[in-house]
Amino acid sequence: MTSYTETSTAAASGASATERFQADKSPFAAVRDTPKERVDTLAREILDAVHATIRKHQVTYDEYNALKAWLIQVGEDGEWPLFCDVWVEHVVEEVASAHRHGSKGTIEGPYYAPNSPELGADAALPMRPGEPGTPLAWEGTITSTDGTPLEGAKLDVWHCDDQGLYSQFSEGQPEWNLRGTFTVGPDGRFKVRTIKPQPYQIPTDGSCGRLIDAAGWHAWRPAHVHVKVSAPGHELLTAQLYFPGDEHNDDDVASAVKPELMLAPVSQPDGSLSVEYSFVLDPIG
Ligand code: MBD
Ligand code: FE
Repeated sequence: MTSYTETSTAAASGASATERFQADKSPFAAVRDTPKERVDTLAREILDAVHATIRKHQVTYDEYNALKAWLIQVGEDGEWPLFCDVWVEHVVEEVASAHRHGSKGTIEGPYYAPNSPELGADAALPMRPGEPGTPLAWEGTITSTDGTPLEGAKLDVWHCDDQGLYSQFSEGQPEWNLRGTFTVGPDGRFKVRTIKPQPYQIPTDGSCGRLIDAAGWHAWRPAHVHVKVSAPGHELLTAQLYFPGDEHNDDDVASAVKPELMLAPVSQPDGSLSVEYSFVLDPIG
């Protein structure tokens, strides 16, 4: 029998997120030429901040040993991708995108899978027969900051299902369920047919869940649709779109909600949702 708790374990999602991240060897190559002075500054200032916290709060050996054990366990659970993307990535994204004039972005998170099925400009995402959830029809355009439609631009979409589970990072869904890549024509337009995802809860049985529990936090992200939007000569845009009224829009555990990323879906007579949301990409340079 398959249940929500059995398919959303820390082990299932953590192992695949870690494997996938390690399979990509470019993270180290990209910083090969970082000067020693910069590594020294960053490492020292982070350690200084840790030391200052220990002094300020008179951290004990029991607390220090619990921290060591917890850090080891995060790795064993495969939850470093989750930890980093939930509690750190949003500030990296803020710094990286501050110069942009086009659409707002936000964090990628740990559950992206590259090379999703190519679907053309107007299609339904891959779905199981009778995929549960409210049908969502989303149309928009991809343009440059000067308003020109970007023929050939790609919109890579991924989101969780009606149970808050991502294909490839939990059991029970076909490989590319609710993942696909759209390519726009000369008019820059796309149309995505899918279902509205549900809010996502960080696995409660792993180390990140244990921290959340011990600190009295909550484990929820509001419902969201992930995108990567790309076009030749333009900066890659990574974003997530949110739904008005979600109870976690104001207290996302991953701090990744921005007002510019809020959809304005309209309920149709048949109960489905339709929405218009477009992207503006920044030219490189
Ligand atoms: C998610 O689905 C997500 O988008 C992020 C940022 C972190 C954990 C799970
Ligand atoms: Fe997500």
